[in-house]
Amino acid sequence: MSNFLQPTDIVGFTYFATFMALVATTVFLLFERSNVNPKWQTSLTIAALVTGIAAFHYYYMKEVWVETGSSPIVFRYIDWIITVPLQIVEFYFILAAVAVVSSSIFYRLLIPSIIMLLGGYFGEAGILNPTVGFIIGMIGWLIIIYEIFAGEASKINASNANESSQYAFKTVRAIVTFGWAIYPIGYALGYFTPEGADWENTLNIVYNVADFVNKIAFSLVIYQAAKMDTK
Ligand SMILES: *C/C=C(C)/C=C/C=C(C)/C=C/C1=C(C)CCCC1(C)C
Repeated sequence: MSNFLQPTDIVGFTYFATFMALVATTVFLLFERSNVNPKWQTSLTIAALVTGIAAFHYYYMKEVWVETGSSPIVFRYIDWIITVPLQIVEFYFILAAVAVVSSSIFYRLLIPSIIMLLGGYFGEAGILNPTVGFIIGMIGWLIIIYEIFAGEASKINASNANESSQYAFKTVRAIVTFGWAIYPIGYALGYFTPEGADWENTLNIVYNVADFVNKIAFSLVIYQAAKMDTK
């Protein structure tokens, strides 16, 4: 196996493309931070942290993939265990920018997100049976969805009148529901396929596309909401 990206390596291509897009988004957010309403600046900082931390992990993940042709499970989950809670913090800040919110909301979103990722990690690393890991992960994700659609976070959002915060909350909620759904689909396509399938390629392409959509689209939604609320 060569140490360079080969023209036929489609999975490797998605690693490099996502890496560069994450770098570009990070630079953009950091420069634009000073051009938005000050109450949105913390949100932009967190968005830049998400894409910046992910860019570092993609730098290592693409190396692992190109050098060994196998899934960089450890780097993948270290990235997620940092960036997913940061995205949850972002929900909190979107609400806090316009309303008084209790910190219990933060924990009610944080704890299930950690359960979700531990389930996935144990399943992928072979510590737990992949099906058991998947079920634990799904439970965590469904708790988050419940909280943002019917729990306190959603009630606070519904009761505040700021248009751009409403926009950001609803769009981020759609990302967590539909964008995040790509991950369990990737896991299922990877681990619940027949023997001999090209499952590792599928798994990595789907995860990379999911990160591209969820980290970059997520950040640009925050940016757009901040712009709506500026000037
Ligand atoms: C930036 C990284 C993000 C937004 C990662 C999100 C990851 C998930 C939503 C993973 C979800 C999973 C399940 C819902 C079931 C079990 C397997 C996982 C961990 C892939």
